[in-house]
Amino acid sequence: MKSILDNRPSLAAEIEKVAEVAGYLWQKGWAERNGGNITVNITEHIDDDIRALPAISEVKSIGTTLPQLKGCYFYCKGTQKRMRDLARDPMANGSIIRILDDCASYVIIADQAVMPTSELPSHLSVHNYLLAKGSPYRASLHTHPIELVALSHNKKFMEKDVATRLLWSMIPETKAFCPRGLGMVPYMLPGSVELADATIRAIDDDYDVVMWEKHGVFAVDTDIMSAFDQVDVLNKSALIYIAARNMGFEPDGMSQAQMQELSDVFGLPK
Ligand code: 2HA
Ligand code: ZN
Repeated sequence: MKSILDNRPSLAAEIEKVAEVAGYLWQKGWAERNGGNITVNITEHIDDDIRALPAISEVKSIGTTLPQLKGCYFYCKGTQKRMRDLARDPMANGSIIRILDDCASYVIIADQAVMPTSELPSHLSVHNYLLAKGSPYRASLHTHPIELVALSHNKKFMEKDVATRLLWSMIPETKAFCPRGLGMVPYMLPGSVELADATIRAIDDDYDVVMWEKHGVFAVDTDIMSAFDQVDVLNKSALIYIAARNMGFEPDGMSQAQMQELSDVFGLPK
């Protein structure tokens, strides 16, 4: 079947990364049923031929006006689609959309008229925020990492940077590869404007990964693989913490001096 990805290696590579990550999410047990979402701003891979492609859907309203997104293109996971299916066939379980000049509506342009995720307004609001800030981040990931979600069921870990400090101290890689830590957003209804706004505030407070209490994480980075990696290192630390607890003790964690040395040598924020 013909695809917009044919003879477009840079665009195809971005979508292949999405499919690879979707497979990891399923293998890790972080993506039951249609759980999780991925959106990627692919505008830099869009050529004039794509810009001339006709819409294959009606004009759809985003529900909000996002001025930075004029003329932008996104790959979006489809609503009700499964990550495990997306891993095999990203263009049948997601689609490419064009934001129209009113910055408040979009059309699907390829490959099939797969309706984007119901979380589209919140994901696009985050992309709008990132562009407004001049951020190089182009990918956003929402997933349900088991151990991190479990942690959020304890009020102690919902306090600012309590979980961050614990997770960083489990293994040096975590602070090195998730240097901004884990932001915390109290429980709000999935898909709500309030949750989207609180997520943007947390990202603005300088987190790349944000925990939605008792639900999942939302991560942003330059590409989808890097967003996944940040969640993966955090969840690995949660697993180490749990393994120690299961062996019957509270883990010591790296000392303040060891964390300080790591931050100095790797040039990490405090
Ligand atoms: O779209 O996980 O929270 C699936 C979800 C929404
Ligand atoms: Zn979710």
